[in-house]
Amino acid sequence: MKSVFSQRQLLHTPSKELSDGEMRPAVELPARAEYVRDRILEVGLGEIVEPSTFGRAPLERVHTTDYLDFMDGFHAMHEAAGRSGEAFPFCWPTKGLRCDVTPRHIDGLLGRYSFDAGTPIGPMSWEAAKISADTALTAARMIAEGAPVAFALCRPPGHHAMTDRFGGYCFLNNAAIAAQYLRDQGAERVTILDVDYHHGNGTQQIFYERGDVQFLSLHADPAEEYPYFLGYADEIGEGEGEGANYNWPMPLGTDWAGWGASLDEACKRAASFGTDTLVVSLGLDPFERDPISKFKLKSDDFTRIGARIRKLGLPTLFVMEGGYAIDALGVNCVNVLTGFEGA
Ligand code: FKS
Ligand code: ZN
Repeated sequence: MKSVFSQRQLLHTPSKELSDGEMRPAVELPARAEYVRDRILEVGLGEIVEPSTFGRAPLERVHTTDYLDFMDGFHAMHEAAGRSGEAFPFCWPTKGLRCDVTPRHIDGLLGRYSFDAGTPIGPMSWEAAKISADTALTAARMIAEGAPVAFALCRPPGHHAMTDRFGGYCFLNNAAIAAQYLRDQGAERVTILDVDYHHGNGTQQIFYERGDVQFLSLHADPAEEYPYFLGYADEIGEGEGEGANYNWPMPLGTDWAGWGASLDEACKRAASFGTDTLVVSLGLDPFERDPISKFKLKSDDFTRIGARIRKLGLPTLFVMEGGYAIDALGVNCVNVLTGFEGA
């Protein structure tokens, strides 16, 4: 299968994040993508092509104009405020504060357009995020043009990004942008299957009232794990979207026995929806040695994930999300893809 990747996605270089009351070294590092790229070359998975530039239109199908304007202008605003280095939001319009105002101050705007402090913005972060979205779109175009499968080596990741908020290492929701693009190119019923360890709150929010794009997510119970405030089993969609959103929150410590059973249920939902195109938000952080996660999947289990997804018999776009066990990331990611091809 073909993969899509650009070196320019490495321009986002977060140095630190607020964790357990301290600034700790960031984990969503450029090297993640390099390990995956190197493994693709090592096993000869297929050609790696450069992303094309799709411009703003496909981003506006998912994100709001004011959010995109804010992000486009952010770096200049940051410099004009006499600041340098990475920007971190710290004050948010939560319930009880006004959510209908847009402050002028840079810290007010940072709070307005984010939902956590986990996503530092450096000088090149937005550029890298736009290229990451182009990577997803380029791979989606391959599917739209008839390829049975394609891999978007996205980084920075996307599934936490909401219509108008960044967070959780994500700026643009690559999988959502790709799913909407596929709809616009003629797919009728798209399912996004999110296997990242963390709930894809952004993707869920974007499609929550949509009956044409189903969202299915397997993740750690948000009562115990980030993002804490979304991803519970009773979130089943609203309006037209009712019955097109399902969550499989699982206890910390879940291994293949429990995880694989949930995957089976999710795959049944994908089939019964009448899905014609599948997008997989491919997080590699359910891995047993992941430094920030608490599931217990082994490297061979990732091969099983690919094989199970293949049984759906659908055109499938894989979009990379998280995964932080850097030395095993290439093997685990490519195991999913070879598991798909070999099944
Ligand atoms: C610090 C907890 C902060 C943030 C976790 C973000 C996970 C990101 C991800 C993505 F796919 F988006 F990259 N945790 N003690 O893996 O879901
Ligand atoms: Zn994750």
